[in-house]
Amino acid sequence: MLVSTSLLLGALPFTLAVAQYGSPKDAPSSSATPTATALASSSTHTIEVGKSGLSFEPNTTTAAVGDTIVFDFYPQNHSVTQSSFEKPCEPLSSTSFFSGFMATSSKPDTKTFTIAIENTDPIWFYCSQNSPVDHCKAGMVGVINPP
Ligand SMILES: *[C@@H]1O[C@H](CO)[C@@H](O)[C@H](O)[C@H]1NC(C)=O
Ligand SMILES: *[C@@H]1O[C@H](CO)[C@@H](O)[C@H](O)[C@H]1NC(C)=O
Ligand SMILES: [Cu+2]
Repeated sequence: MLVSTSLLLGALPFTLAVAQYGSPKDAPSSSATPTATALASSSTHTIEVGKSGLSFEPNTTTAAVGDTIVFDFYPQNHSVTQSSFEKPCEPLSSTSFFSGFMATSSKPDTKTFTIAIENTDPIWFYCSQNSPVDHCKAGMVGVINPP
């Protein structure tokens, strides 16, 4: 009994000493690693709006949770409006995203619209411009994370 107690007490400081020795060396890297990993794994995807006609380029994007989508607007006057697979040329809901109309006559410009990817559900979108032609019916639609 006395022997095993002293073994235990003797072993404890050794363990603490190891932990204390390892701690200062490990602490900075273990706290820095998650941040570095998060930065490295989240990325920004650019979708060109109307760069070459009535389309989004690319019209299909695969994005991970934490990624950012930047819509970059080109002439003439386009929008990005969230829709659904079933009704690709209608707003998904009254609260789904809508960039507003982004009229521009030149490129480069500063007009962009950004969304954050919070899950990997499909996000369907279209351009709701219908003057002088209906851009959606002309094929100006796209999807993020298609099923
Ligand atoms: C852009 O298009 C929208 C919708 O057709 C229209 O209401 C708006 O006046 C247009 N903006 C410009 C500057 O032409
Ligand atoms: C994307 O464009 C390609 C080529 O024009 C077309 O076949 C495809 O259906 C488009 N996808 C979407 C989601 O609009
Ligand atoms: Cu358009």
